[in-house]
Amino acid sequence: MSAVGFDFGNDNCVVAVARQTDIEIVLNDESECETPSIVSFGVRQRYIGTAGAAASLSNPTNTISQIKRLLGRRFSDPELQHDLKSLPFLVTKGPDGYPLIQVQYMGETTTFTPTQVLGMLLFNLKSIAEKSLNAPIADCCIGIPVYFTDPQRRAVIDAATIAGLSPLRLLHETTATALLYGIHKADLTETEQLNIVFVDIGHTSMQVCVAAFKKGELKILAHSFDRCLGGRDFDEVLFQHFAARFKDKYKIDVFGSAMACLRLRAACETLKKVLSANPEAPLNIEGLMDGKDVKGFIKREEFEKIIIPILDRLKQPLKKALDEAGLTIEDIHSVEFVGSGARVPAIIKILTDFFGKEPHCTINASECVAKGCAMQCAILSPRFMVREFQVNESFPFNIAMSWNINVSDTENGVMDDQNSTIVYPIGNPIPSVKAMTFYRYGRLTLDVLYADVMKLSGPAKISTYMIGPIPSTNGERVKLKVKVRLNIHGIVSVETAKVVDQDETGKTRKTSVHITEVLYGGLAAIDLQKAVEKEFAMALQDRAMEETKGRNNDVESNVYETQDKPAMTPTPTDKALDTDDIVQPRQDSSPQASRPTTQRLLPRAIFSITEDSDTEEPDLSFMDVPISCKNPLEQTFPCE
Ligand code: ATP
Ligand code: MG
Ligand code: K
Repeated sequence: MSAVGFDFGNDNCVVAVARQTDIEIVLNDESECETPSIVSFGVRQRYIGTAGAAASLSNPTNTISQIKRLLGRRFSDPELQHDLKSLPFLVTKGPDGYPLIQVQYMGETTTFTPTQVLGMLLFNLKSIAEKSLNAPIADCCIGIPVYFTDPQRRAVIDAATIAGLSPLRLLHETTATALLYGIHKADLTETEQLNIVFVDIGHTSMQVCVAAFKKGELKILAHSFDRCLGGRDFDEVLFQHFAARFKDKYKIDVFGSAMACLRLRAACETLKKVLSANPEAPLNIEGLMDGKDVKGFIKREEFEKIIIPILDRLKQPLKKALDEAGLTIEDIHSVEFVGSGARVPAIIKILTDFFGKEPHCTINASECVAKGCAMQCAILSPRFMVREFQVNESFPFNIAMSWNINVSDTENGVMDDQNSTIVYPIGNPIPSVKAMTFYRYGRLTLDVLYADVMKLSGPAKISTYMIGPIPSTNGERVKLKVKVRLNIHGIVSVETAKVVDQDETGKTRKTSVHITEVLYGGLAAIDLQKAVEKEFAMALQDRAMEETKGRNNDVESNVYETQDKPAMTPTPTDKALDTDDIVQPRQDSSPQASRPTTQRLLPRAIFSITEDSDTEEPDLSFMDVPISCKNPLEQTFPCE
């Protein structure tokens, strides 16, 4: 019995589990709370997490990092192309237009999709949790950035499937933080609304959310973000600074050597961290290039000068979040900052100046997303009982639907004309179900797309639904009801299409119409199945290698202690990663234990989420005949 939360960061991952009385962070094999988001491919096995990070300088071209940046994006995506420039591994364009990562693995050139690599990371995180729980994971929630698009969200779900997980919810990282904050806040009242701003600055991106708290509930008032503003931008400024310095001083051009670039970038990141706590910091790298040792030095003052352009960009998402929430600075009770990228003192100063008050760091900046996700998981899981607490989430995008208009009955009807409307506007609750009503014959082709392309870096179109043939006689228009769902993960899909009419006795009759879904991106079911099998085989291989190593270490002691035991031969079959391998929760036969599996969690702070998903909202009715046409049906309105 378990509820697990995963924070997969661009830089680091964190795992939290709900135990009987509280949420706890799970430490990895190295007893660290943060596990690097890195997979390194070797000659005999993969190295994931901390072991992978250790290989990033010795085996850079086969060591994959920054996977969150590549996930669910097209190869042509300008942001992806920009990111690729500073990554040491090879990424090519796959036949479907999505990136493929190419590595040497077990002596062969192999390609993986970013989704598969995330699957590997999640598989590793899952093992970390299972080791701590001593049981297989039942339920989990995974944190995602609020700016993740539909294909990115689907890619996370696919990666989870590859890892053998089926998340109850993909939860926005800032919402996870707000949830964790709210559940521990004892002084909330029913009458007074507290507006809190959460600012998360990670390695590559910044997210802001404004949440309103009352006793027993939180409502997200606004989300905003900058997908390309995070800790690494500070590293980059330092990198450019020292690259230029060293060109003058040592006559070396680091851009001429991938390894020199890697080493200088890593040193600059360390330098940045040192500057967070010290007024000045040195930079020394032995044999950086052409056998030359380099020495550098920077004062915090100078660092703060060269990062002014980045600091300025921080204000934009802050303003936007307030505007969208319809609040002014005076309405904000307090500001909380999280994410390790925010440890730069100059950032705290920007926040202080902007809000006119010092930001707090009440919650642990690196743990809060994982813990918030574990809390959400416990709330959603039937295995835990949690006190009434509503999480009212809000959707960050405008989602539109467009459809083909039936060729009009008139001679000069317009062919191929399109109609469209926004079905899920920014701020729409998640989850949400809407019904669209059409009056038509033939076939309906519905496109789901982002209405606000400016907010994206990828294409606007998400999916197409071909609905039909619509059963109608003599080209007569019939009433077609289409149910659209914005699910709990923030993924939009058309669920059902039904013709609504009356039978001979006058009773309402609903007839399902066939739907074909076309997704632009994502794995086909068969490829996903193959990926699941491949991950299984690779994990088996890793485990066999690890066990061989472990056995070699144990050999000495075994030789003396168990001379008479038969020798152990490592066969891959006895290492299958099925659940039988993992200790099951204890089966207690006492009457106490045979009660339904409901655990008490956090006796002081018990809460749950309200799901308004299945209460159909008022119909959106669409009349897709040109307005000039006569329309015999009532209760419809022409859609612009
Ligand atoms: P993301 O949220 O973008 O997916 P993440 O969650 O992995 O990434 P965090 O772990 O929150 O990111 O933050 C990582 C960033 O924080 C890195 O850029 C790292 O250099 C930076 N960082 C860590 N410690 C410090 C410090 N002491 N001072 C300044 N920056 C720091
Ligand atoms: Mg993060
Ligand atoms: K529950």
